[in-house]
Amino acid sequence: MQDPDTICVISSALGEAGIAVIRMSGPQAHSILKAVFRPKRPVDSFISHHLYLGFIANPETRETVDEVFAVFMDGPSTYTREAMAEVYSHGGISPQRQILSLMVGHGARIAEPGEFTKRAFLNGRIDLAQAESVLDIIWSESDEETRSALRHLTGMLSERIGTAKDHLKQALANIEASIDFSEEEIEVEGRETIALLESTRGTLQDLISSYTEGRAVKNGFEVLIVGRTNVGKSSLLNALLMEEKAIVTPLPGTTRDLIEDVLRVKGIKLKIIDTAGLRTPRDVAEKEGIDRVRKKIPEADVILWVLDNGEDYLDEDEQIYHDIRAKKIVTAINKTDLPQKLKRELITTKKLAPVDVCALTGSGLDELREALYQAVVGKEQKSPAILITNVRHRDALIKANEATQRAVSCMTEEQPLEFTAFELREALSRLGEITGETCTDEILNDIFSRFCIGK
Ligand SMILES: Nc1nc2c(ncn2[C@@H]2O[C@H](COP(=O)(O)OP(=O)(O)OP(=O)(O)O)[C@@H](O)[C@H]2O)c(=O)[nH]1
Ligand SMILES: [Mg+2]
Repeated sequence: MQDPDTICVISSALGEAGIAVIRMSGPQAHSILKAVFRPKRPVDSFISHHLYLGFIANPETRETVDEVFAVFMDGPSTYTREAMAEVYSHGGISPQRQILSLMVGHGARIAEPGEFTKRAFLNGRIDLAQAESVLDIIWSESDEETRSALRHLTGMLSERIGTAKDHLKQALANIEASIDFSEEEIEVEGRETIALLESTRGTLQDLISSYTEGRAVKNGFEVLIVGRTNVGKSSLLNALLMEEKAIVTPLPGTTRDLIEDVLRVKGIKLKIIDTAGLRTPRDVAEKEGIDRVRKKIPEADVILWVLDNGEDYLDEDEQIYHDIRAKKIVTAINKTDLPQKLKRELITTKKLAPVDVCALTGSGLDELREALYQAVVGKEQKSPAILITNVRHRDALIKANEATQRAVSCMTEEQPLEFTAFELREALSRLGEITGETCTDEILNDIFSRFCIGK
């Protein structure tokens, strides 16, 4: 179905820049551009997907607006599958605006946010999950986030869901056929169908479980710096960030608030949080600070436990270990420039491999970054997993999984086959919501309204 409107928009960021991209999509995209574009060298006809140097000019006043590159693209080999045209103008605000208004003056209308991608979806070039990943790529802040979104864009998620759907359809076909079968045949078929459904549930469950990790890739992994007062937690934060973010003083009990910043290690986003030193609080502010750390510990992905090389291992340190031992811990022994007083055996017997660092000189920081990186992504790097990062996808998967589970129960409890068929159709419809086959207009509008203008 071709949309009758031709839409146009400035696709590059608004404001001044070297170059701006202005694009059109729809049946009139080529004729509108031809009306306002004068190629430097006359051409008989424009070849699709070739770049032409020329001028954008107002055909009525003959006034030149800008010198540009223009490209005409025939559908369906375009982003939207429709005929498209793009202009690469100088990035000044005035030429961009004038070019756009010339396009509008010749019959295009300004696109709504996400309308190009919505057309790509409606015209069947990408499915809904892929369309959403376009948004994730635009918004991604870390390389790992981009990689994850790109896996969705290339259809890896859709493929996995497609396989689950094929299995469910196969099961449904078995059920529908067996309505005419004998008792014995039904039993054999039934075992096969249950096995098929159980394996589908495994696939769905894996995807659902990947959500936690997927969220972390998207939002950043939380690294909570924890330790006794004065061991150099704030100094380490500053050294890792290479800026004086947190206040450092020789007095114990300096930090009270949670101080947070983003650290990027090999393309991974780490949300690193400095905290109040843990000890018996001396005043209300310190007590509040310590309460906040304790509340935060269960939520963190990794605890960066800091110890002081120049001090004895105290009961307070042991208490801290007790509080964090259930978590993934990276241990840093700081102040390695000072003579060693810390009994290292006490750490190594806990099966922790401490990293020696010195916040003052910066030694050991690379090793510490590597240890943090390994702690958060070690396992994920081995297989480029498909991570669910979108709550809408997760909810649909959970519902599909539940329906599949109910279908299996119906079968084992030997309930009427229609009940199983009903649940299987429900599961299929839930999976279809992810890719957009069974999606309401409301959901579609909600998704595309979150897009930025120009996409
Ligand atoms: N010699 C030496 N001193 C350090 C090192 N790192 C930090 N310090 C000093 O240790 C003192 C405490 O440092 P902070 O970074 O404020 O320690 P903290 O753990 O954040 O302390 P609280 O916020 O009070 O819990 C300061 O005087 C730092 O200069 C180090 O590697 N070597
Ligand atoms: Mg501090």
